[in-house]
Amino acid sequence: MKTILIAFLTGFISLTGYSQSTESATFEVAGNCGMCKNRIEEAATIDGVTSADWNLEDQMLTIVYDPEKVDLDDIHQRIADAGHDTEKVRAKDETYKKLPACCQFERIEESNNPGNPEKKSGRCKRKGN
Ligand SMILES: [Cu+2]
Repeated sequence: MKTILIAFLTGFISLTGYSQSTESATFEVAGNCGMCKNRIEEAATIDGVTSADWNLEDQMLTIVYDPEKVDLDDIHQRIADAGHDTEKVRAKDETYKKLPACCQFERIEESNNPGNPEKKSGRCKRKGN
């Protein structure tokens, strides 16, 4: 009886493990402060994403996700729609301009638009939460 129970439990645990296969990915997202962090992580947290963590110091977002459910391109697009440039998708200028002034990070280089007059170098005074 005990053996059957153990066999059952072992089978159950391995099944659970299979259905929750996850991968992690890290990519660059531009931002300035704790408000940006919340905005970026919220945009990245869609169904199938188990964790999203953006690091202010190195501007890198790390996500843990289910590759069956999540297309990384969607996440890049959602972050760009929230106003932040990723290494793959650039936010629209009008979306970027709607960000609070302290969140207007330095844009990720766009090769065909030299000397962008909107470029700002101000940094947020408020850091983290
Ligand atoms: Cu900000």
